[in-house]
Amino acid sequence: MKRALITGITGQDGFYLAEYLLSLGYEVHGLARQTGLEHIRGNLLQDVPPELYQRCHLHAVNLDNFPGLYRLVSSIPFDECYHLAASSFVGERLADGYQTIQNNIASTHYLLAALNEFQPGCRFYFAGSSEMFGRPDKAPQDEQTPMNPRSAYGISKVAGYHLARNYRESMGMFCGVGILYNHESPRRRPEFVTRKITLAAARIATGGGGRLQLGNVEARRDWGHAPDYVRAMHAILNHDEPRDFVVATGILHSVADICETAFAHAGLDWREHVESTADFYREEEQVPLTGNAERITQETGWRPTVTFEQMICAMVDADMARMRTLS
Ligand code: NDP
Ligand code: GDR
Repeated sequence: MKRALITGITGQDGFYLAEYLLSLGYEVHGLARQTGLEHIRGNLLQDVPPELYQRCHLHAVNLDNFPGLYRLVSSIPFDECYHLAASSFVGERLADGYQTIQNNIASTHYLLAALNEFQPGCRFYFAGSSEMFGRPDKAPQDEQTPMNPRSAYGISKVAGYHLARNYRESMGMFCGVGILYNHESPRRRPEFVTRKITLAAARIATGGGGRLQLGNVEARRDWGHAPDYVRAMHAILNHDEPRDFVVATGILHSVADICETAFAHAGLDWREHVESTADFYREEEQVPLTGNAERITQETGWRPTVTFEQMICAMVDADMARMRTLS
């Protein structure tokens, strides 16, 4: 039986990855902060069935608790480590990004150093992001596209990527990097735009009222489905050689498309309920972030299975069911 460590197991991807690895027969260990564990134990983690976590071995370690990371890695041998924990919100001002940079870079470096010392044979997955391309000069982007991050988050992910690449090339560790584009699900945190929209559509359709304030509704992204993308993470670590892979659908949609799909599915006209405000605007993007996933498809057979429309409608259905339970 293979043993895997997932950092960030209380997040969206951590949940789906744990579920997927358990279905493959793995022994799954998860790293979470104490508050996350309390939420699991008290059944307070929004929308997550506690049974999933009862099947995992959970360890309370904050990313900045280096002795705690060290103790964990020196005491349990892992076959695979999926490093998903991170401050993951992009839309903060660069000047406010200290915590993001500190959290994301130091934890990645520390985890790699500890693994290299105690179990250099453990395969390491780094959760890279399309935000590493930031403001690219071409679309779609692929593994050769130059990195040009434009946020504290993007900068932290480029640094993590270079750390992983260095441990691969200089120390011979198996470090695989997934450069993942946006991926969503009913477990997406509410500050991200898809979930913000599906929650609002469900709330208004079930009589909760209110208006939805968004930033630029013309902003476009390459949105995929989280359960599809955790399969890609596993494929990357189980490939013959450690490599970097773009994971994307290659299809662009706008924020307005999400509104149209979500509100129509809830029986509403989005134009009557949504307004744009400068508070949520970000820097204008000339070239859209959309990925060419040819390498991972050719080398591992991975491809997305759920469409944008199916995913958004499923998110609205899940939020409607929640609203009805609450009312
Ligand atoms: P989430 O924000 O849903 O989850 C982040 C996880 O990291 C949570 O479990 C969170 O714990 C944990 N975490 C954050 N800070 C700390 C800390 N100081 N100590 C311990 N744990 C911490 O992210 P996703 O699941 O969506 O994403 C997973 C990874 O993939 C992230 O690295 C993200 O940057 C990256 N990524 C995500 C994409 C997406 O579209 N979802 C696309 C590309 C990359 P807690 O519950 O306590 O907050
Ligand atoms: P992103 O996701 O920044 O791409 O990061 P987010 O959902 O926050 O934004 C997507 C796009 O929507 C536009 N937008 C708004 N975004 C938010 N959050 N709120 C709004 O009101 C709003 N209005 C318009 C944004 O400008 C942007 O263009 C996610 C995270 O999961 C990262 O961790 C990950 O690395 C990247 O995806 C790939």
